[in-house]
Amino acid sequence: MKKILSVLSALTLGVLLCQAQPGGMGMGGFQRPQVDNVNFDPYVPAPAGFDAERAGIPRGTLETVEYKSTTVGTVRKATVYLPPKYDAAKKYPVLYLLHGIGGDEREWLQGVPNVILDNLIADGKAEPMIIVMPNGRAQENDRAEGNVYAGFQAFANFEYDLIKDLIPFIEGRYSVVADKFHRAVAGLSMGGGQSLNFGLAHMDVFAYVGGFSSAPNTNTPEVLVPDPEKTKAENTLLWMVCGSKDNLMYNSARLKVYCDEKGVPCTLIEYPDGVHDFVVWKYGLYNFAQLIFKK
Ligand code: FER
Repeated sequence: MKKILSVLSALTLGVLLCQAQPGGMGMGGFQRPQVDNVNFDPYVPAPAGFDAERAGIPRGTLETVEYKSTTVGTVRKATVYLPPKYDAAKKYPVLYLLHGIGGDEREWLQGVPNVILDNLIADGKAEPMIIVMPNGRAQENDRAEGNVYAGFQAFANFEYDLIKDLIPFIEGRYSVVADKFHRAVAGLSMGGGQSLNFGLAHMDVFAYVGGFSSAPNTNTPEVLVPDPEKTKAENTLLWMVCGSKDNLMYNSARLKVYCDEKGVPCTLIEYPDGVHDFVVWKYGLYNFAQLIFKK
């Protein structure tokens, strides 16, 4: 019996150590601090039908584009939403919208971003904008295959693909305003972590940053906001949402607590009974899209 127990505990330790590998973070179950006394922002439900196709309003379009990535050394795909009546004689802002660990450039389509934006734009609640949904796994084989948790580094590498390859491609192909006040970055889970990491590290590139159910790839608050005065001066919007029942909440909660302490404006909404799914992420997009490009 004793022997069985010690074999079992060795196995458990082995599993824990294995999980501790990628970037010192977890593939599951460790380094998940309980964060107390979080001053959540009020949850206001989205109106019924916000994500339902509405008759009689102009619709945007979806297309797939391919761009050369000097970072990865391959041709990579992104899905692009163009707002209703896209007109190359006008100039648009761009939201870069990033997927999760099991997804690719098509994952966000499950959240009907085109429908949500068509409705918001028809109601005058969001600026007409382009949404670019890239593949955030910046490696040669960027399909969500095999052990997707082994791809943490590829999600980190995407920082360079995004800034050096994708943004210049988008700004060459579409009619956009190429400044930080017309660029936003937001994402779900791993994409939320990427958005916080890249957006706050490149405040000269993005003025608006959103993290929905951000994953353990999210940097610690001290790394995300090393100079609170600079973030206060240079970031226009730092906005987060996470489900109350999502065990990744600590990634968002500890940033919210830190920002509150340092006086850095930051929103975190706790979605009631929310789990790690598109109910929360659609709500995130619905709200975030109304707050950006208003400066
Ligand atoms: C984790 C590491 C990454 C984890 C989740 C993720 C559940 C990412 C999830 C996603 O992108 O959906 O330890 O724990």
